[in-house]
Amino acid sequence: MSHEQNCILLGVPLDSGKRRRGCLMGPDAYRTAGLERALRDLGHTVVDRGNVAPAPYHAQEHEKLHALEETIAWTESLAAAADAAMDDGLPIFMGGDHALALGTVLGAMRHADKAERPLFVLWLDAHTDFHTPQTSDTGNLHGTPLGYVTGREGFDGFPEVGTPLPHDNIAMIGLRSVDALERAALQETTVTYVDMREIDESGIAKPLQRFLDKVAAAGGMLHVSLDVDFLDPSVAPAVGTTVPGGATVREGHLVMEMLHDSGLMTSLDLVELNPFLDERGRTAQLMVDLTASAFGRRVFDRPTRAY
Ligand code: 5AB
Ligand code: MN
Ligand code: MN
Ligand code: MN
Repeated sequence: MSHEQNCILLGVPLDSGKRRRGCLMGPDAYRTAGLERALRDLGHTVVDRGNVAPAPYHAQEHEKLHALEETIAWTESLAAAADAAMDDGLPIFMGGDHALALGTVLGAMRHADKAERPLFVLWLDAHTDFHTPQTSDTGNLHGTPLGYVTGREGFDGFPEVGTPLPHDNIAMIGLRSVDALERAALQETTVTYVDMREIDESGIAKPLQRFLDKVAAAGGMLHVSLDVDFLDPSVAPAVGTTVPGGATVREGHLVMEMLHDSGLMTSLDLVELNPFLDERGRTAQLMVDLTASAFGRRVFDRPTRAY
């Protein structure tokens, strides 16, 4: 059941969500690794709309928060870009660090609101990214997008979120590094969170399928945010925030294959790739291959035969 998509590639050279530089090279690494070609080979139409830029801003120094004004400026431009791109097809945001999701999820929320459909978010990450600017120890805003879109307090200067994303509409999968204040806040919510232990014990397919069934039953749109550090650093080294014990290559593909089969995904972030830390492009290539799985690449159409 392959359905043709109108894929819209948007480069997001956003590097403001943390102090270690390099994610700004992400969009060109995806282009070099052949993302456009891979999607076209699967029968989709693809346009690369080039790179998004931040709105104009005045940088100031803050004691704790890193690059606040720049991140706010990106949030504004990306929310508009995401909302608009979703009118024309399925946007794929080639990041850029995870602070880009402050904008892309906000834009997807605006779009879904106008379409009068609920928005769901699948967060594939070692981290929960549920901080507010106040609870963050590091002051790195790439750890805050889910705090922002769920309407947590303290995002002064950021665009108004409006109706917050309901906790019930979020699933985080792959978790293995959660700060104390994030954990405390998250445990007060109905967010679905699946840590690596649960994946080890029960497999990744069950919790994912449960969530996808919920999205389908609600007639929802689905934004997927794939952080490179969801994957184990031994297979995906090009990331600043490596945490051992992550998803395997096959777990990654299975998630993406199931997403394709569900037909539910309506927008996709590829985030945190730092090509400066890569080994001969292998992480960029793996991310392209995972994306291809989400758009219908498979070994055989199943079932292939009766046993
Ligand atoms: B990522 C940490 N929780 O707040 C923080 O890579 C890490 O987008 C955030 O998931 C990691 O700085 C952000 C320690
Ligand atoms: Mn729209
Ligand atoms: Mn993240
Ligand atoms: Mn992460």
